Amino acid sequence: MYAQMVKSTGNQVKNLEEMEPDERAFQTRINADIKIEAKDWMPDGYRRTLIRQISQHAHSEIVGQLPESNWIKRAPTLERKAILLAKVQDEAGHGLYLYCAAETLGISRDEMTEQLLAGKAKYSSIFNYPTLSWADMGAIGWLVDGAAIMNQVPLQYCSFGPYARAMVRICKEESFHQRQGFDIMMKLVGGTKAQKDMAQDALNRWWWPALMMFGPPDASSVHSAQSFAWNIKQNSNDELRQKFVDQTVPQAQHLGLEIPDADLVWNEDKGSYDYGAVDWDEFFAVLSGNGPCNAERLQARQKAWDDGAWFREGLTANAQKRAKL
Ligand code: FAQ
Repeated sequence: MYAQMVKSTGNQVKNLEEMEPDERAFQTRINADIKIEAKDWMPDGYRRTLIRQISQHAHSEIVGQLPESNWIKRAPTLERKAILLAKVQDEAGHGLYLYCAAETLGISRDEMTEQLLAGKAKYSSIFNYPTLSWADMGAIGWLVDGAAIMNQVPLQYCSFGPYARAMVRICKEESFHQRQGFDIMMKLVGGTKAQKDMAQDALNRWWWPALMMFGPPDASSVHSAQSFAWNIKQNSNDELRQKFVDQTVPQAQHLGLEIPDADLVWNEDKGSYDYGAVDWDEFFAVLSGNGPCNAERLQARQKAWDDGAWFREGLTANAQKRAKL
């Protein structure tokens, strides 16, 4: 898969003989599956790639709270409210572990937030879609957390120690999130016709954006080849997308819901599903800021940043005062 990736993107990765001694020693450690720790020597590109990916991941966890927090006050029962509240708080925790992992690479949380607000850092495309009904809480848990787990389980085994370790707990919690989402869907499909229709409508709206979460098709994934070589990524975007489709279709069948894809068909020879064309124009439009909720999400982050200024200043002043003592 790695050779295929290098070929398709044209992004060449150096082999050991072409490397300087430091870089060769570093790559040899990676090839031997030895973890890289924050104080170890690392190529600038490795550091930059990790800061980019981990900070984007952290921003996704934080921005990802917004579509769901929209429903906390409107949850149908006290129990559902408590579960959703716990889930949204978990996402804040994930953001925190990830910002801390990125900070070990020499960037501050303030800098990462400033990059997000200036449009220099991304967050996952999925969080630019609106949550229109309670069924969306089910669809997000089932599909979005389901896709997140599929992508994040391999990250527990990535080469950078602080990132890999942060992912262990995150994956455990994402698993609870996925189950609670599926449970909401189960309840809805077992309810009235209107409730089942709500569940189907949520699946219709979240299916394709969930497939986009895995990133662009392999042929246009600019970072994959190098990230494979550095053992930051272990599976390609298309590989994980396929695994997600294969895992989720039987779940939809169990729910009695229809995946909104007329081209979805089991391929006996491949032992997996063929699925229809993803609308990559929509994906790239969302990435460039033109999704349904991009402006709203960034405004919310900007407001939280501005509202927290007095607190950050207080903390810094306190730290400066203590340093002088
Ligand atoms: N959205 O060359 P590649 C969650 C960008 S957490 C936005 O393939 P790479 C939990 C990519 O950054 C969800 N941008 O890139 C939750 C790059 O642009 P750049 C987040 C995307 O890094 C659930 C360009 O496209 N998870 O859901 C997306 O090798 C419920 C080219 O792409 C992570 O961040 C996208 N979907 O592979 C929370 C996991 N896809 O940076 C609340 C860690 C690609 O050059 C509620 N990240 N791009 O400007 C990864 O595994 C990887 O970064 C990929 C992308 C697979 C996302």
